[in-house]
Amino acid sequence: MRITITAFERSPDGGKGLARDTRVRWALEEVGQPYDVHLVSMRAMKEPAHLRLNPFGQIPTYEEGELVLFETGAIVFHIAQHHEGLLPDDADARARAITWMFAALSSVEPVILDLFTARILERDKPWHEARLKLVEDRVRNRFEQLSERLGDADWFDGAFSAGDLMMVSVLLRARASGILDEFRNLAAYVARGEQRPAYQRAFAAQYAINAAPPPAG
Ligand code: GTB
Repeated sequence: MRITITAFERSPDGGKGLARDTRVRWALEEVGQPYDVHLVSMRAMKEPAHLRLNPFGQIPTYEEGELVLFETGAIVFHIAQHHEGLLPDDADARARAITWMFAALSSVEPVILDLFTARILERDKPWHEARLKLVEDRVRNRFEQLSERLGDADWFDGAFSAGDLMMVSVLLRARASGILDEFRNLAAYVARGEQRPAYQRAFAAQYAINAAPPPAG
């Protein structure tokens, strides 16, 4: 069954891998599944046709025959469960890899999203500096914990897995703040993920869309 995902017609970052379709593309590339991309405008995302795919009016979505999924955690998990290459066969190792996916999404991504909000969206608020310091401290605390656990390993639990795919995808969003680079092993971990051929293909495909001239009209 052919897979179709949705992505930004024009990504705010110019297609440099920050929008969340990157992690879905990356997962599909890792397992060697071809896919189509349906590009949607900001306006189209809020219209009924797209809201039927994602009630929150966001990208990415995933369609495979009758199956419609939203939320990148669920999408990457689905891909990893149904294709070889992103989850170990051993049941315990598989459970641990899934744990790292959840860790990325529920214990790491929220503080990084807060950091983006505090750095960019709340810049004009009178309490900006005090809040930013608080949020940065929370990010540093999480990064210290992750850095300690990763040590000098390549990946969080043995071989590269969907857990690493999600963790790298989440962490790279913190690079612009400079905080990621304070943790040499985490910065190297993210770079290792980005160097994977599957990531490179995913990145190039997203970038190509955004480098093209805007659609007429
Ligand atoms: N929890 C959901 C998931 O994991 O799938 C979150 C999905 C989500 O946030 N989608 C964003 C979206 O559709 C795109 S990825 N936003 C439009 C809207 O809500 O109206 C977030 C994103 C967008 C752009 C950049 N960038 O360019 O820097 C980075 C991240």
